[in-house]
Amino acid sequence: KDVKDYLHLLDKPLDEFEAPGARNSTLGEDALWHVLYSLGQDNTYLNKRKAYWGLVLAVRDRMLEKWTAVQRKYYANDDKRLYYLSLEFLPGKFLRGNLLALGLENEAHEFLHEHDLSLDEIVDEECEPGLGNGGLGRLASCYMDSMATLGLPAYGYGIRYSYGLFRQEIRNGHQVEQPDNWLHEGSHWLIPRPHNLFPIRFYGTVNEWLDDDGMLRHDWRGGDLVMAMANDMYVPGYRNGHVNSIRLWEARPHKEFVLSSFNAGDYIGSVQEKISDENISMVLYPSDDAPEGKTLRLKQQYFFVAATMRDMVRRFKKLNKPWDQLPEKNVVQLNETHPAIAIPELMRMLLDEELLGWEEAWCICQKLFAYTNHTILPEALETWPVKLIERLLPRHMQIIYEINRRFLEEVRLHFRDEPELPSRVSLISAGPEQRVRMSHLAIVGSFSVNGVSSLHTQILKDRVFHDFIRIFPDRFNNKTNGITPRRWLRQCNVPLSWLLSEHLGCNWITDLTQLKKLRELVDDVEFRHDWEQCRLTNKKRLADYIEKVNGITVNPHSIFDVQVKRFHEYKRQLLNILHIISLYNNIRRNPDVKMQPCTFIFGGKAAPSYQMAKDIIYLINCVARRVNSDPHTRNFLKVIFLANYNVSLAQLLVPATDVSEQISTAGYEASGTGNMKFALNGALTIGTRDGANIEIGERVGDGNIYLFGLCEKEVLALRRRGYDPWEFYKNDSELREVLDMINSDQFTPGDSTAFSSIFNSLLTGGDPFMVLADYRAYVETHKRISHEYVDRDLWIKKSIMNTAGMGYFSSDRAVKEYIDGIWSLEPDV
Ligand code: F55
Repeated sequence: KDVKDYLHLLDKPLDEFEAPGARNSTLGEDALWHVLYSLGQDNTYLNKRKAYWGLVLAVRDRMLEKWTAVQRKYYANDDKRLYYLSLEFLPGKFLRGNLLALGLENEAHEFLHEHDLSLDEIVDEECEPGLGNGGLGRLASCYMDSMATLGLPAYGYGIRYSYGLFRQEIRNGHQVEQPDNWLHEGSHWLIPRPHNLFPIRFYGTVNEWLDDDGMLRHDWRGGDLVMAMANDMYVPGYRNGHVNSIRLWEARPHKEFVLSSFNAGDYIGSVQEKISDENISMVLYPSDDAPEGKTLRLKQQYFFVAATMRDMVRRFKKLNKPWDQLPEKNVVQLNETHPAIAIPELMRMLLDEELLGWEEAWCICQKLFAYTNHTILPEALETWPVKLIERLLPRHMQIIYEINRRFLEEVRLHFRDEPELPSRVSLISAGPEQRVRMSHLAIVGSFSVNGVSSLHTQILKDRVFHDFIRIFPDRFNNKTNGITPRRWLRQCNVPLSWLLSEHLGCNWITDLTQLKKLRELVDDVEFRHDWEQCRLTNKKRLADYIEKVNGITVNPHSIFDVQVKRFHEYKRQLLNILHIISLYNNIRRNPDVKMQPCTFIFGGKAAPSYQMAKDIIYLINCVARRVNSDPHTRNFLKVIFLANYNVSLAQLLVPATDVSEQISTAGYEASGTGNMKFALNGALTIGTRDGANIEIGERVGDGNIYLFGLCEKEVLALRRRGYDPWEFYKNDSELREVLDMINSDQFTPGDSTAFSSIFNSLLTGGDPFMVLADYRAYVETHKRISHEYVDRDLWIKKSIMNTAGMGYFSSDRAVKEYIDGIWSLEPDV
């Protein structure tokens, strides 16, 4: 079918949302106009690049009109505003999504068709902004999409990194990091606002003075100033005429040249100083969990937070309201503790600049901030040395001490018989080097603390923040994550979207719970046939990509088993590859085995300093090389590593996946969101009882998910009892064979120690993530999957039941829960 002919059936019709006073030129006319007048290029003929940039600018015009109207409306209505602070955003490519949201897809198709081009080839021109590491950054972008679609007065705030997350290449099986200079051609999706500029201070000293009432006042001065310049990115709601923005701060030198050294003849020195200021927004830190305790990272945090608080206060002051109304008119959501320094920063502004008293200022902060926790890994909980904060942000350290002094005083008063409690909940950890615990600061300074799945929130309450639950019993709450159905179904899976809209109408795009009506269709043979065809189309498209990029032919009728996510020991890509090796051994032992062909696909980046994660990537690539070239197994087993996993690649993989691997050690994955994307698109999950997997199981039904292995309680109990991985090594001969192969030169001829670190970590190292304990259950579950996949009727029914059960996991639902439970905002469309 031709796309143009069915688009109008897929989505809500245009006129329902198109603002009055619509333009009198077409998208194509405007694109041509921009090619000449904005890009300065001949528009009498077009190539892909010109068509792409012309379209971007024409789409942008339409977003800007809506955005300014929306901003005016917020102001006129005196709306309460949400500030979503995140050091990371992962929006993916923009063009297709923006056309879709604005209802411009048809016009774009027509325009491109006239110039013998197609949208598919044009969107390839775009490079995606990799301004995030993984789940946390992508969640922020899904939420921005839902906030716009719900018509919320919401602003995203972050950093405009010059270099996003590194581009991953695989050379000789190893990860090699390349810089991601995503702005090398500029990006017209990002509008620089050189007049939105704030000075941000670092270092310096604190001066004390007495005000007229004899009150001790503080004044932070001196040090270095860096300018924060705004760059805005636009987020259109789905066909509702609403456009929000994400403001990304860019560091600029305070003065073009430091005059003193310039005059002293140190020209190069003065230029270098300018360069070092710009460093602050140069590059995203590539670590997904263990935060790096580098000064530059703390500078990034304070830099974007200080500029954001300024922007918020600037807008608030225009309203001429008393300060106690700040939290009635605003709410600030902190995405992890990375922006938690916002709490002492606002205190500083209120105390030192606005001259409020402590109680009044503190009361405002505690009503304004809310904190989302995304991980319980102890090494991921951020702490900063007191000495460092004292030097970089001397006034903030004073304020943190004072917050802590007052807080601990209260704790002592209320828990007189627990003398240990104050040191456990203190914002400052004792020890040879005192450190500020950013999570404690965020908890004490907020009115809400939330986890991102039921299990995760329970663990926060029971273990990680157990002491705080008694101090602040009403502060903790759960907001199970969600994903946007616009990008993760409508946009990435057009065949299935078409089938859904044909049977359910198109309201599922903004009300995903409608998908439950699919349950009535599972017994419809024709529907199941169409469902299978959609999946096959998507699998063929992925197979073509693999052929093109990896040069390996995969069978689209094989089971596509996919694990894509950051590489981390707790996510247990190792468990997956151990099973693949044992499968390989079995096929070689029984060459005539009747088995469903399988294609195992991996993707994901390892933090450049995380050696074990890099070793695991190398192991997967070495196993792939061996397996893919073995004539005995070639027809049954393929192993593919897709380099440079990112949002665009996810959009290709998600709709083509049969089996979704979500196999973290129970208790470690806070939620997961990849798990939701796959199941929404009809994949079956093999997973542990971890994070949101549990809730997915509850909604798709026991029979439609493959849960296996130890649950969180069992992991804890086994660890308490004393876990010995050697027991599993000794008692399971298949497993032993696999481990011994890793500990030999089987996959790296001539080098028998390539994977000794992996072998040692699993055995002598005590296997901290209990890979061996879950191995047998995992292998047996895969056997079941392989068996059930062959029963096509059964499998397709299960696939449909997955999509049908996933309505709950829409980010629209999640954002509505934040609105009702935390933000108290008025959605207005
Ligand atoms: C990034 C940098 C630092 Cl320093 C620490 C953590 C991160 C980060 O990206 N964490 C992260 O992605 N956490 C993930 O958040 C997702 C969204 O809530 C969860 O689904 C996922 O389970 C969790 O690991």
